[in-house]
Amino acid sequence: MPDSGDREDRLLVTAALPYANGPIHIGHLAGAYLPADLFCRYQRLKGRDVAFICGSDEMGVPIFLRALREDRDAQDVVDEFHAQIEEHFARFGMSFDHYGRTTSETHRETAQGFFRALAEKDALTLRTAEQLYDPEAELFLADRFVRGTCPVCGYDDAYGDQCEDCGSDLSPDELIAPRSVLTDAEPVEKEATHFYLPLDRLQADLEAWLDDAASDWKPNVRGQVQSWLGEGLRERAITRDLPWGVPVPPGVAEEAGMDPEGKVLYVWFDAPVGYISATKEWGAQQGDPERWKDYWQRDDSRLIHFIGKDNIVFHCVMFPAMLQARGGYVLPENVPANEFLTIEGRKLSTSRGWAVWLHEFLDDFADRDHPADLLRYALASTLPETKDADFSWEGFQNRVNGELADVLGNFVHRALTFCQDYFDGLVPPLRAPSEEDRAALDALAEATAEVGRAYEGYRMRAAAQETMALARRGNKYFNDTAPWHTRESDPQACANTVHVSLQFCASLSVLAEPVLPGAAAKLRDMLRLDGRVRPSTPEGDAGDNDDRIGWDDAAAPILDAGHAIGTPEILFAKVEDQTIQQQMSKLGASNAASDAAPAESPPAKTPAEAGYAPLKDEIAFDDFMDMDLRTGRVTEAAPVEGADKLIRLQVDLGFEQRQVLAGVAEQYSPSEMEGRRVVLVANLAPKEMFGHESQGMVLMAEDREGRLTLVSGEGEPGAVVR
Ligand code: B3M
Ligand code: ZN
Repeated sequence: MPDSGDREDRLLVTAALPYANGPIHIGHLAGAYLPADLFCRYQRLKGRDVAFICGSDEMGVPIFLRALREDRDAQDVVDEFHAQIEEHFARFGMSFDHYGRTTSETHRETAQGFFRALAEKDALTLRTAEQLYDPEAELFLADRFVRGTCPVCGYDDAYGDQCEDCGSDLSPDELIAPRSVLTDAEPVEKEATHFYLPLDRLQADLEAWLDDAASDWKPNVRGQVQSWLGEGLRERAITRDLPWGVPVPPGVAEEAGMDPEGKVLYVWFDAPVGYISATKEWGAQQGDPERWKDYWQRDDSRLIHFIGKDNIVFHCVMFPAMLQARGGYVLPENVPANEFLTIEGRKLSTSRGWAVWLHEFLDDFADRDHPADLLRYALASTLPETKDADFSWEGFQNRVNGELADVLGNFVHRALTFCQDYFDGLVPPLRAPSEEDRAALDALAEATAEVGRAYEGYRMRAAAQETMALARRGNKYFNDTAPWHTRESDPQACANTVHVSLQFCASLSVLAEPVLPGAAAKLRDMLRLDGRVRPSTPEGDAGDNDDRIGWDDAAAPILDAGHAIGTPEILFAKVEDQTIQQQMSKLGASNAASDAAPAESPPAKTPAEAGYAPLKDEIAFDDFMDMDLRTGRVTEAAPVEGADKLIRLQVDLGFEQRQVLAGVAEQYSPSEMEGRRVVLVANLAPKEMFGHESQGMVLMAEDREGRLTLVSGEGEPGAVVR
């Protein structure tokens, strides 16, 4: 392994650590993992020094909850899914340099060391505050132990630390109508002492860095970060009372006068430090325990975090603040977060089995050559890069049949077959090239540059589509120059066509490598180029003095006249309608790895088994009567700066006007809201949001697809709803 110390363009690329409490589905792949792999493979082909780091996130409440539910040790749960995830990623072609895990000894030492260093620098504060506590489970309710209504967007299943719907970072005590996930009991307040990360004190340094660093980040990422900064950062508790997690480092709690019993690091404190510990493990495996510093502690390193949009706050605010407070660490150059993937137009839901599991896909398509390539290309072509995107099985079939098989596969097959049939399998010489021949060769340079720019700019969809466009250009050139005619009428023209077409195939075997590593390798094998091209995986990285064919070489002809090619084969078999039907029938049925009912679901008896939200516990009539529901009429509606899900409503209650921020912007436009009759929770404590006071909540109905519709409040404004 070459020494990274003297290589320029050192890239440290991370992909969000998946929770080890279930297998990978295509939403994960489209959100963070596939874009990261495409980027790293491209960078390696460019000859750059890449450390591609990931690993299993094995701490935190979700894992503890699953262990509790299944009456297992949490370690047993993470051991099972860490192994599964690692295997499934490998089968999908994820080219990590290292895939670690946060129950490793190195991680515990690294996370505790990071925490201790902050404590010793007085960068943390200690605070005793009221926390939500489940009196039945006798557990404090942090993070995902508690759910409730998001005070920002009204989503009624928000977690205690974050709302998955609008991405807001929350504290359990901010939830409206919080409920314990453990027992559904109503939480009580109980004092607890914890360490806090004073983000309010760190905001100025963070903003100074972001002002410059985030200037070329995706608008959806920059917008979210700016709205949080605009609201003013608040200190965040970074320890928890939990039976599962990285223990607070010995001595630190005692020195601060805190009882260390049962105290662990908040999962979102230790998980990002998992990137550092995994890099340490990787360096040590290379025989250089200090190597990790070349990537984390040199300011000429380029750190890029690939994540889904629900992780923006932790990667753009919390972790950078930790790194700045610690000092001496590189900060992210970019955080190209993707939005969410829907499936057949519906929200992906593991609990409802509305998901496509990676391992199931690979098993179902195992009878084909390089099955992962089919999914890599279909997903790469429809990534949710700037807004949510939809995966459909029909769309998948069209990408495979209409593009991989009919464009790329067909072009390669015709070019190589012509060479075998009429030129003895030897690349014919190019002589007196026509205008058309020269223009086609110029297209190689244009495409290499264009696809490269797309990868550098995190535009993976464009990179995949521009790669396919080159194959389409090759097909057009082949058709326009009609070698089947010129073979008789102008043999040199025919030779030129075959020569140029084979150069297209050689360049495509490089440019297609990031998206289609399996097919690209097969193409290079058919061209007898195997071993001649620089690898896009960590294996065989020969450092700077690698004279093998790399990315830039695809801009010009790679094959010499007289080069002997191999036997052409079909690169992609088509996907039949029946296969698509089978996949469609699996949607909603398979709970392959979800937390929900066993594989053979009995006929739906409860709302949850039929995909509806589970009924809440019975309440007394008086509990309901504590709520004051009124009909109201919307007199004015306006968008909310920095909150794309909210609309600011003025609601006439007959006896007074109320201002309410409602999470309806994805369903209704402000003008559609004006004049509407609504039902308002009129005695809800007011809440400051995005610079406005919200004086109540508008009732919405959410169906099984997650679609929201307003509950209509006919009758005189101010009437009491019973
Ligand atoms: N484990 C995955 C998620 O929130 C979370 C990422 C950690 S990256 C340090 O979906
Ligand atoms: Zn929300």
